[in-house]
Amino acid sequence: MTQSALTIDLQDPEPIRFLDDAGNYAPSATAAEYAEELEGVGVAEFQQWYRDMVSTRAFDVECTHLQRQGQLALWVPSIGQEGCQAGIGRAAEPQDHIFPAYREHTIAHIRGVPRVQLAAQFRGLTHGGWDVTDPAHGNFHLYSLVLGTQTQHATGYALGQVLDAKRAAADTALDAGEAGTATGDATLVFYGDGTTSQGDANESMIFAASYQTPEVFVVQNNRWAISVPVARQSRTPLYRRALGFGIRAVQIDGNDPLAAYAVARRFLTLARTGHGPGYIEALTYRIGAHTTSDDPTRYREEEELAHWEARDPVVRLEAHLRSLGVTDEFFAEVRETADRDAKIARDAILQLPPPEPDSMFAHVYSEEHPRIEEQRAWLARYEASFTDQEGAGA
Ligand SMILES: Cc1ncc(C[n+]2csc(CCOP(=O)(O)OP(=O)(O)O)c2C)c(N)n1
Repeated sequence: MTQSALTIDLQDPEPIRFLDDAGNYAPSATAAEYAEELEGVGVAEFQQWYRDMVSTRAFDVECTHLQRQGQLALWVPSIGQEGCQAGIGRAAEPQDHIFPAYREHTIAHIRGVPRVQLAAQFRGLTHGGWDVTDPAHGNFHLYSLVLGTQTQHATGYALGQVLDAKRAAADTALDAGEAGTATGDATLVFYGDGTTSQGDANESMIFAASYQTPEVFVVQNNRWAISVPVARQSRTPLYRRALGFGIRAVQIDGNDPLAAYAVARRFLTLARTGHGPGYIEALTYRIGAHTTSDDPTRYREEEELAHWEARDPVVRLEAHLRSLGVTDEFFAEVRETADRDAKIARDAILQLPPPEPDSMFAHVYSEEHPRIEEQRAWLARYEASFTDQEGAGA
């Protein structure tokens, strides 16, 4: 009997990492070809990444408390995933565009989206939360809660980057499979292991490969899609799916920000210089609940949680910083600042004004529309019906 293709024993290379589980500098053999991306990156940068991670975690905890107090409708914790987010967020250049899912709080912060605006959506005050066209917001696009939609937006945007570069060179042809257009900017898209099963995510990879878009797909494999384990989601490691589409793909230790930075930097440079898309599977873990509506003790084992808590990206980076001579004083100051900023954000969230009811009609059509105007007028009459004869509020 011949061996079926499914049973061929493929060897996966060791995930790329520079730090071991305890935070010692101990690069894997697979990391060697990315080491040059870390040249010139030292203590000051690692301290910045650490600050990004710790401040996001403090904000995350504050938002969970706010949800428990009824001040947010929902919160999506990112605890445990700050390492790959800090590394990749800091690897991107200002001109790059980023399409997140809904858990990328560290990257939102790095790109300049104010914490308060991030929380506004979860307080039910806005459909989006921030103005993507505002240069202060670092081309960080809106959170997308409909799984996989952001992959379509990202690939479409990246195709636009190619077309813009071609138009600038007076070239109007767009041939499938063509590589070589240097765009100077790239697109990053983030999603989770569960989302890899969405049609959208797969279709966007086909398109990206066909048109060689300047794009980097980042899958944060946090091992769970709510209560569904990644082993049910895919019978092969996720990065191999991307290889099947003809996209360069690697697996990294997603709790090692150095690995995340180095690989993202390489893949983004390749994308911007006309060498097509890349795919990073970041192996990480969601230490908290899926959202504040979820109780993970119902479906996962304590031992698994303990295993990953021992590989906490914040603890690992702290150990690395200490090995480079950074002292207690720095860590105490970062924690203090993070707690203070989280409290400032909390107070600002509680002060956010409620939206005008009329604002729900604002972005339905780009131009005035008779049906919308009818509804707008009806709502105005309805609201006015609560005002008493003298015109004072009821
Ligand atoms: C199209 C669609 N289907 C289902 C859902 C419900 N849903 C919300 S989050 C989620 C799991 C997503 O898991 P994963 O992609 O691994 O990302 P994670 O939440 O773990 O970061 C599901 C099924 C949804 N939001 N959108």
